[in-house]
Amino acid sequence: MGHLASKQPEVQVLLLGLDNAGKSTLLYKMKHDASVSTVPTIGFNVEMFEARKNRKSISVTMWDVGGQARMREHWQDFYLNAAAVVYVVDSADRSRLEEARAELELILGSELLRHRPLILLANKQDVSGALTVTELKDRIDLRRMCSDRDWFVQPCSASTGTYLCQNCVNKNWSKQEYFWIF
Ligand code: G3D
Repeated sequence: MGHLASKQPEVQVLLLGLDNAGKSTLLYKMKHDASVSTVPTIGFNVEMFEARKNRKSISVTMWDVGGQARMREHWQDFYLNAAAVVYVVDSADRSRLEEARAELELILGSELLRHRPLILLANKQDVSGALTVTELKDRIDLRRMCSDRDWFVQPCSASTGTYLCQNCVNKNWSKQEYFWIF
């Protein structure tokens, strides 16, 4: 009983977004602090790592499901156990913003994800001309879309690691406080 009570909390997080948004780059940066060459994800990548939230360790399982159009119909297969959705947007690709918005609206419309928190990662902030958080919030109309759930937008760069954790100077990624996890 004591053993069960002290078990580290576990959480499953779903990483979604259009192809090329930076999901796999983010996953491997967090898992290995590595900038890897990614290939389009056919199927899914899954990684487990330890993170910290309010000074407590939690075990995070992060599912990165392929974002190409033919993969999106399978996103819903991953909804049931997701504690939160992390939706990655390529802030530098204005031409696909409407597509990203429409897919997010479909995701949030699912009953299986009702009331689940949304973290929108405004990725590729290192690219000059990237949309700011304020611009993204307005263009995606997040306030309306998320009226029945907790949400926030976190700017970041998955390739440099900027803003992914609270203390990015000491890059012990597995022990970081991921304040945006939920
Ligand atoms: P996906 O898993 O969402 O499909 P990937 O996206 O992780 O495969 O990334 C797609 C491309 O975007 C990759 O470039 C990757 O290096 C790049 N990328 C990811 N995150 C960032 C970021 O924060 N800033 C910049 N500048 N680029 C990023 P390639 O050239 O390999 O296709």
